[in-house]
Amino acid sequence: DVMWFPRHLSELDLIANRTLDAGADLESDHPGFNDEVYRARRGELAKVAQEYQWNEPIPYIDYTEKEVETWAIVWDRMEGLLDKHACSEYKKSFASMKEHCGYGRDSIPQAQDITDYLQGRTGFRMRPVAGLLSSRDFLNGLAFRTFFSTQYIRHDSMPLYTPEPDICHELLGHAPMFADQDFADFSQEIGLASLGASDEDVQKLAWCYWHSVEFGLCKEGGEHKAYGAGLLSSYGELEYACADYRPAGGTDDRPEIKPWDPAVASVQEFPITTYQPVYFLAESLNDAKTKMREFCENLKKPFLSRHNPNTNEIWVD
Ligand code: H2B
Ligand code: FE
Repeated sequence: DVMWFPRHLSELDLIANRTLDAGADLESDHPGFNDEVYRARRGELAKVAQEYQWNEPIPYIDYTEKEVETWAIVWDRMEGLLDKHACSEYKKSFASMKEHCGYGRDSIPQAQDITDYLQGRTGFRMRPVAGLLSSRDFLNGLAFRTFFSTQYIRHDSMPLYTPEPDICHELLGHAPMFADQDFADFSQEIGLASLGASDEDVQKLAWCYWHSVEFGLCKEGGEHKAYGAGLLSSYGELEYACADYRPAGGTDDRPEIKPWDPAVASVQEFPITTYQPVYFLAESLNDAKTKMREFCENLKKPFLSRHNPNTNEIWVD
């Protein structure tokens, strides 16, 4: 007997609202906790996500001047650093997205425009979500080449900090990577493996996701470049992870770099509030994908799931 999982894109509507928090009720240590205007805005954007249905265009958000200012502060900090430390696939997409889908210092791109862009390249899409989902629900979306994406921005009192995903993280960190075919396939591979998987395997996949999609490094020439969104959207950690190369077993406060191996990454613990002590380095995005596929094929699941991009259905053997 197989547990329920989404078999058609429309069924992501059933899991999108199973957020672990309401998306708008902030913890007492959140930078926006005492800001009524910010909280009301979060409520408004949460509602947009909750009401969204799979076959509609994603509503445009009319970002306020203050929100665009926060975006610009992050943009100014990241732009030069990305040039130095982002992988070439990221830089290529990012340049193209500035031209084609509204990326700019003074313009926050819209999820629907990004989706239109990605659809023409890798078939990926963004899908609004109000807050954090469980690992299983979140990864299940990737099986449909769908990325659950928040639409709010961090609080303006701390423009370089956010305790949760926000548009700076989703749109600067994640979205450009989904325009790369190998990376898109890599992400979907994790998603397909998560459908109907045991809780134990879902955790392994979530940890692989963390050490790759969020914090992955890849080789380029003799250098280490970032492809993980947690790095690509964090000024401090991008430098920390990429600035100077140290061999494995690194000393002092330098992170350790391990070769990308999903079997190792799937059991490698990690902190969520500090810089990572360990990063995984792939030979290339293609290498990351190939190794991930091998790992997924070896998970014990009584069936194999595939995605039909024409009908947006999953079929199972
Ligand atoms: N939910 C949302 N909304 N965004 C994420 O980036 C996210 C999530 N990441 N749930 C997931 C968990 C990730 O940490 C892994 C798969 O557990
Ligand atoms: Fe993320």
